[in-house]
Amino acid sequence: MSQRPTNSTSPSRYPNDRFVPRPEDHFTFGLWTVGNPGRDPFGLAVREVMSSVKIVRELAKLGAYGVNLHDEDLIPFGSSTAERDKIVRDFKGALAETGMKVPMATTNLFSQPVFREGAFTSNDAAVRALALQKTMRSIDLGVELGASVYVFWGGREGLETNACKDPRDAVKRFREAINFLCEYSRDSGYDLKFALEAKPNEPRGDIFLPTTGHMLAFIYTLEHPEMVGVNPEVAHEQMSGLDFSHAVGQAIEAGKLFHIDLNGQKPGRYDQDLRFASEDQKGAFFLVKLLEDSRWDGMRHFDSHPYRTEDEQGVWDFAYYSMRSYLILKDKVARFHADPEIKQILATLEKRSTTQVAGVGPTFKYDKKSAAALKAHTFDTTAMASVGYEYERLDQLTTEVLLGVR
Ligand code: GCO
Ligand code: MN
Ligand code: MN
Repeated sequence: MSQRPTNSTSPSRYPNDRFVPRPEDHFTFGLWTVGNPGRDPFGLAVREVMSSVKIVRELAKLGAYGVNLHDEDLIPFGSSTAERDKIVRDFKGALAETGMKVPMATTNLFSQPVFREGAFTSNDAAVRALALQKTMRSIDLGVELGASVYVFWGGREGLETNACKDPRDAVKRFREAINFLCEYSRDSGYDLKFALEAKPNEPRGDIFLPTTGHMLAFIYTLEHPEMVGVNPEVAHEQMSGLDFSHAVGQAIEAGKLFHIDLNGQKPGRYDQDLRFASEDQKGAFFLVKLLEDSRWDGMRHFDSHPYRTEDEQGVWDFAYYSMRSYLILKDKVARFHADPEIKQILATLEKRSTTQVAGVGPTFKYDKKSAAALKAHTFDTTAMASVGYEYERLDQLTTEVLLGVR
């Protein structure tokens, strides 16, 4: 890595070039991401637990916009009201001192043993009631800290054996919970949007509503669908073997992308939570292209974990490089759009897509007369099929932009 002069937003360790993250880039991190001490199912923690105040201060120095949190990232489970108030006061102090924001909050409904069988979908009504209580309190906390998006990730909302639960009951219970909480939020006068995060498995053998597509279909069965959207995560969709940007594209097109979890993942693995764009750079490029081309105005949130090999400096490297990679890919998107050969192929495609045929198109809206004309039209399918689309060249040019030779 090159050694260059530094400015105030670029610690000397990092290059001082045009990829320096700034608050206006709207990068956010979960407290649980950089704060992850590296515990895994096979090994103990390798790093000290960092205070939330410290995380806020360090991320602010690196140019982040804010942090997101679960209730328990900030306030340990079972804290008294006095303890809670002191923690919140100190945390708000750090936010005020740094200008950092809390755009999103969420509930931890997976760590405590009481949620071992699920939370909103548990077979135990008392557990379902507790999950609602915990979420209402956590929503209050999120709103107090300024959050406008509230995420629901159903970590334990699944099973290992289908003998224990009818999947129809699981969906009904999940719906009941979201309906209840929408009413709670409205009744409290909060201006909150809910974002549902899908994951196919882990920590449960299977998790209900496993993909963003399932979540989108579910949303329209709610009492307040306008309040509810999705929070897709790169790794989760890839665990299902799906193309992430297609899920995100469908959500944006439906006006339902309320939040996004950026990270990296190798195909066919457990949820690796790797640094954004450290894997599948092409997929990451098309994701950034989609977010930027659609001028999506949400937070660029990183839900990933530093390698367990890292000490504290490695954690800040991980955070800085997550943001830096996004900015580099954003620059590649601009190069893609400015490339004369790519432009020419896209212009040809555009022309092909916007031509009128048989008095109809290029968009198709039914009326009796044009439908009759179209039915009667004879297509020269041989001629139509003879012209290729130049996608080999388009992909190679894109690849060359990404490889840095264009
Ligand atoms: C995971 C999830 C979580 C959620 C978080 C916020 O696989 O552990 O991605 O990190 O995003 O709980 O809801
Ligand atoms: Mn996530
Ligand atoms: Mn995840």
